[in-house]
Amino acid sequence: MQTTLILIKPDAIQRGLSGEILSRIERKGLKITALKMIRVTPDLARKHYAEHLEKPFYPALEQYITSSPVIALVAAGPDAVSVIRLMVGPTSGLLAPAGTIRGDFSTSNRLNLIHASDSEKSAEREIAVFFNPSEILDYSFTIAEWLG
Ligand code: FUP
Repeated sequence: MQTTLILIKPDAIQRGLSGEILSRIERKGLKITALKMIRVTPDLARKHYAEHLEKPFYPALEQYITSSPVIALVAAGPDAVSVIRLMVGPTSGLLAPAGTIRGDFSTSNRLNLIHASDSEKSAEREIAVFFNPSEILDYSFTIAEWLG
Protein backbone atom coordinates (compact mmCIF):
# COMPACT_ATOMS: atom_id res chain seq x y z
CA MET A 1 0.00 0.00 0.00
CA GLN A 2 1.23 3.49 -0.88
CA THR A 3 -0.30 6.90 -0.26
CA THR A 4 0.03 9.91 -2.54
CA LEU A 5 -0.98 13.58 -2.64
CA ILE A 6 -3.31 14.77 -5.38
CA LEU A 7 -4.36 18.34 -6.11
CA ILE A 8 -7.31 19.07 -8.36
CA LYS A 9 -6.00 22.41 -9.53
CA PRO A 10 -7.76 25.77 -10.13
CA ASP A 11 -8.46 25.22 -13.84
CA ALA A 12 -10.16 21.87 -13.10
CA ILE A 13 -12.44 23.50 -10.51
CA GLN A 14 -13.24 26.46 -12.80
CA ARG A 15 -13.97 24.15 -15.74
CA GLY A 16 -16.24 21.86 -13.72
CA LEU A 17 -13.91 18.86 -14.06
CA SER A 18 -13.42 18.04 -10.38
CA GLY A 19 -16.19 15.42 -10.40
CA GLU A 20 -14.78 13.77 -13.53
CA ILE A 21 -11.31 13.61 -11.98
CA LEU A 22 -12.52 12.35 -8.58
CA SER A 23 -14.65 9.80 -10.37
CA ARG A 24 -11.65 8.43 -12.26
CA ILE A 25 -9.71 8.09 -9.00
CA GLU A 26 -12.62 6.29 -7.34
CA ARG A 27 -13.38 4.01 -10.29
CA LYS A 28 -9.74 2.92 -10.43
CA GLY A 29 -10.21 1.48 -6.95
CA LEU A 30 -8.02 3.91 -5.06
CA LYS A 31 -9.13 4.82 -1.56
CA ILE A 32 -9.50 8.51 -0.69
CA THR A 33 -8.28 8.89 2.89
CA ALA A 34 -8.34 12.72 3.16
CA LEU A 35 -9.98 15.47 1.14
CA LYS A 36 -10.51 19.22 1.48
CA MET A 37 -11.05 22.34 -0.62
CA ILE A 38 -8.58 25.10 0.13
CA ARG A 39 -7.19 28.30 -1.34
CA VAL A 40 -3.43 27.85 -1.76
CA THR A 41 -1.55 30.84 -0.33
CA PRO A 42 1.76 32.06 -1.79
CA ASP A 43 3.49 30.61 1.30
CA LEU A 44 1.88 27.19 0.79
CA ALA A 45 2.71 27.33 -2.94
CA ARG A 46 6.38 27.96 -2.12
CA LYS A 47 6.40 24.97 0.26
CA HIS A 48 4.65 22.65 -2.18
CA TYR A 49 6.70 23.69 -5.22
CA ALA A 50 10.00 24.06 -3.28
CA GLU A 51 11.96 22.28 -6.03
CA HIS A 52 10.71 24.78 -8.66
CA LEU A 53 11.25 28.04 -6.72
CA GLU A 54 14.25 29.10 -8.79
CA LYS A 55 12.80 28.05 -12.17
CA PRO A 56 11.83 30.80 -14.63
CA PHE A 57 8.25 29.54 -14.75
CA TYR A 58 7.77 29.70 -10.95
CA PRO A 59 6.11 33.16 -10.72
CA ALA A 60 3.45 32.19 -13.27
CA LEU A 61 3.01 28.81 -11.56
CA GLU A 62 2.44 30.50 -8.18
CA GLN A 63 0.01 32.98 -9.73
CA TYR A 64 -1.96 30.08 -11.24
CA ILE A 65 -2.05 27.77 -8.20
CA THR A 66 -3.19 30.62 -5.91
CA SER A 67 -5.76 32.03 -8.37
CA SER A 68 -8.76 29.96 -7.28
CA PRO A 69 -9.44 27.10 -4.82
CA VAL A 70 -8.02 23.61 -5.22
CA ILE A 71 -9.18 20.25 -3.88
CA ALA A 72 -6.39 18.46 -2.02
CA LEU A 73 -6.67 14.75 -1.34
CA VAL A 74 -4.72 11.77 -0.21
CA ALA A 75 -5.27 8.52 -2.11
CA ALA A 76 -4.13 5.08 -1.05
CA GLY A 77 -3.71 1.83 -2.93
CA PRO A 78 -1.18 -0.63 -4.34
CA ASP A 79 1.58 1.37 -6.09
CA ALA A 80 -0.66 4.44 -5.70
CA VAL A 81 2.14 6.89 -6.63
CA SER A 82 2.83 5.42 -10.08
CA VAL A 83 -0.78 4.37 -10.69
CA ILE A 84 -2.00 7.97 -10.37
CA ARG A 85 0.94 9.36 -12.37
CA LEU A 86 -0.02 7.03 -15.25
CA MET A 87 -3.64 8.20 -15.03
CA VAL A 88 -2.52 11.88 -14.97
CA GLY A 89 -0.07 11.70 -17.90
CA PRO A 90 2.98 13.83 -18.73
CA THR A 91 3.17 17.50 -17.66
CA SER A 92 2.01 19.03 -20.94
CA GLY A 93 -1.55 18.38 -21.99
CA LEU A 94 -0.31 18.78 -25.57
CA LEU A 95 1.91 15.70 -25.19
CA ALA A 96 -0.14 13.62 -22.75
CA PRO A 97 -1.73 10.58 -24.39
CA ALA A 98 -5.49 10.31 -24.85
CA GLY A 99 -6.97 8.35 -21.97
CA THR A 100 -4.94 10.27 -19.38
CA ILE A 101 -6.54 13.15 -17.45
CA ARG A 102 -4.20 15.73 -19.00
CA GLY A 103 -4.39 14.10 -22.42
CA ASP A 104 -8.18 14.12 -22.41
CA PHE A 105 -8.81 17.59 -20.97
CA SER A 106 -5.73 19.90 -21.15
CA THR A 107 -3.87 21.71 -23.94
CA SER A 108 -1.35 23.45 -21.66
CA ASN A 109 1.85 22.67 -19.76
CA ARG A 110 0.81 24.92 -16.86
CA LEU A 111 -2.97 24.69 -16.77
CA ASN A 112 -2.78 20.92 -16.55
CA LEU A 113 -5.62 20.26 -14.12
CA ILE A 114 -4.03 17.96 -11.57
CA HIS A 115 -0.95 17.39 -9.46
CA ALA A 116 0.16 13.97 -8.26
CA SER A 117 3.31 13.26 -6.22
CA ASP A 118 6.16 11.87 -8.33
CA SER A 119 7.71 9.50 -5.75
CA GLU A 120 7.00 7.96 -2.35
CA LYS A 121 9.44 10.46 -0.81
CA SER A 122 7.67 13.45 -2.45
CA ALA A 123 4.32 12.01 -1.41
CA GLU A 124 5.35 11.86 2.23
CA ARG A 125 6.63 15.45 2.13
CA GLU A 126 3.65 16.84 0.18
CA ILE A 127 1.02 15.08 2.31
CA ALA A 128 2.58 16.75 5.36
CA VAL A 129 2.47 20.16 3.58
CA PHE A 130 -1.31 19.89 3.03
CA PHE A 131 -2.65 17.70 5.87
CA ASN A 132 -2.33 17.18 9.60
CA PRO A 133 -2.10 13.48 10.49
CA SER A 134 -5.50 13.77 12.24
CA GLU A 135 -7.14 14.67 8.90
CA ILE A 136 -6.12 11.36 7.31
CA LEU A 137 -8.69 8.65 7.94
CA ASP A 138 -7.91 4.98 8.42
CA TYR A 139 -10.67 2.73 7.09
CA SER A 140 -11.17 -0.34 4.92
CA PHE A 141 -13.20 -0.83 1.76
CA THR A 142 -15.83 -3.49 2.41
CA ILE A 143 -15.32 -4.61 -1.23
CA ALA A 144 -11.53 -4.92 -0.82
CA GLU A 145 -11.54 -8.60 -1.85
CA TRP A 146 -13.00 -7.60 -5.26
CA LEU A 147 -10.17 -5.18 -6.01
CA GLY A 148 -7.44 -7.84 -5.96
P1 FUP B 1 4.31 17.34 -13.04
O1 FUP B 1 5.04 16.42 -12.10
O2 FUP B 1 3.95 16.69 -14.35
O3 FUP B 1 3.10 18.00 -12.40
O4 FUP B 1 5.30 18.51 -13.43
P2 FUP B 1 6.53 19.21 -12.69
O5 FUP B 1 6.66 18.75 -11.27
O6 FUP B 1 7.74 19.10 -13.56
O7 FUP B 1 6.07 20.74 -12.70
C1 FUP B 1 5.13 21.19 -11.75
C2 FUP B 1 4.21 22.14 -12.41
O8 FUP B 1 4.93 23.26 -12.92
C3 FUP B 1 3.49 21.58 -13.61
F1 FUP B 1 2.38 20.88 -13.26
C4 FUP B 1 3.18 22.79 -14.43
C5 FUP B 1 4.29 23.76 -14.08
N1 FUP B 1 5.26 23.91 -15.16
C6 FUP B 1 5.19 25.06 -15.91
O9 FUP B 1 4.34 25.93 -15.68
N2 FUP B 1 6.11 25.22 -16.92
C7 FUP B 1 7.05 24.29 -17.21
O10 FUP B 1 7.86 24.49 -18.13
C8 FUP B 1 7.08 23.11 -16.43
C9 FUP B 1 6.17 22.95 -15.41
